[in-house]
Amino acid sequence: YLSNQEDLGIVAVGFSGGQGKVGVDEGPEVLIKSGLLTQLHTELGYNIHGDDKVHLYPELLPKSQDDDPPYRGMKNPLAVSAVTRRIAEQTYEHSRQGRMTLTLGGDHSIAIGTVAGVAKATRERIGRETAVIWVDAHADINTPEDSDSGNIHGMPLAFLTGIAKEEREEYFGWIKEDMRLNPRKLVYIGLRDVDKAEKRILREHNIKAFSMFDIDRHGIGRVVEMALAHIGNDTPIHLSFDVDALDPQWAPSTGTPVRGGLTLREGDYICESVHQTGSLVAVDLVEVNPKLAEDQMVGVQETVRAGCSLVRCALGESLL
Ligand code: HAR
Ligand code: MN
Ligand code: MN
Ligand code: MN
Repeated sequence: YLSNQEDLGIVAVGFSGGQGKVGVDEGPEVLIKSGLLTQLHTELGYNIHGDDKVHLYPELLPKSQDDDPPYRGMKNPLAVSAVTRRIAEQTYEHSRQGRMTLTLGGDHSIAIGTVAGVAKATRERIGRETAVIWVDAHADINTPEDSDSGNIHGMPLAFLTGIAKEEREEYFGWIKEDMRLNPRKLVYIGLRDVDKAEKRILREHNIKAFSMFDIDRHGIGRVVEMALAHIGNDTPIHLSFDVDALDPQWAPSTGTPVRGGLTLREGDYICESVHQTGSLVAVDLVEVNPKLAEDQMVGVQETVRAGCSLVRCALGESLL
C-alpha cells in the first residue's frame, strides 16, 4: 500500500463558488449526516483524522461579489483560488503523514486544491508523481479563455496540468511545479459531454481518456484494466470522482446531469479496482447537490446512497 490503511484524513468542503447553482455546498453535510464517516470507522476500521465539521472558509471569501470581479472570464476567481489554496494545505498535511485522504465536496473546482496538495506531499514522501483518475461526464480541462460558462469547476485540470498558465498568486499562480499533475499521468473514465476546445486539448496533449463509447465497446472491466495499465504499477493514484459520471438514474441530484452515464455498479467497480491496486492515496467525491432533483426526496436519497457506496468501495468495503 502506498498509504497507511488505518488512517483516513477527512476534508469536508462546503463550497459552491466554482459553478452557479446553490446547494452543492450542502453535499458534504448530507453525506456525513447519512452516516458515511461512521461507516468508514466502524465497518472499515479507519481512524478518522481531521474533522467531521464542514469547512466553509468564511475568512477566505471576498466580502461581496463586487470584490471578486471576473478575471480572464472566470467567475468568483479570488474565492475559488483562495479556498482551493487552503484545501491544498489541508490535503498536503494529511497526505504528508501517509494518511489516505478523503475530500467530500462541494463542486469540482475543489480538486484544484486536493490534487495540488496530494501531489506535493507524495513527491516529498515517496519521491513519485501522483496519477489522477478523473471519473466524470465532463473533462473539466477548459482554459479560462476556452470556457463558455466561466465556471471554474470546468477548469481544474487546465490549472493543475499547467495547460492554463497564470502568474498572479491570487488567481491560481500559487500552484507551483511541485503541485502539478503530469498530463501523461491523467486518465479519464466516463466522459460524454466534452467541449470542442477540450477535445483539442485532449488530442494535443495526448491525454488518455475512456468515454462512455469505450465502456460500451470494451466493457468496464477492460476499460479499468487499460486505465490502470496506462498509469503503471507502484504509481500513487488520486481518484477524483464527480458523481455526475453516474447516470442521472443513480445520481439525479447534481448540477449538470448528463444522460447515458455509468451504472452504480460500474462506478463501484471502478472504485473497487482502484482500491485493489494498493496504490490509492486520495479520493474526492464531488458535485452532490441535495437541492437538485426532479423528485427531491427520492432523488437526494438515491444520490447520497450512491455517493456513500462509491466512497466505501474506494476505501475497501468489497474486500473479502
Ligand atoms: N464544460 C462545461 C463548462 O466548462 C461544463 C462543465 C461542467 N460541469 C461539471 N464538471 N460538473 O464536471 O462549463
Ligand atoms: Mn467534474
Ligand atoms: Mn461533471
Ligand atoms: Mn484495504
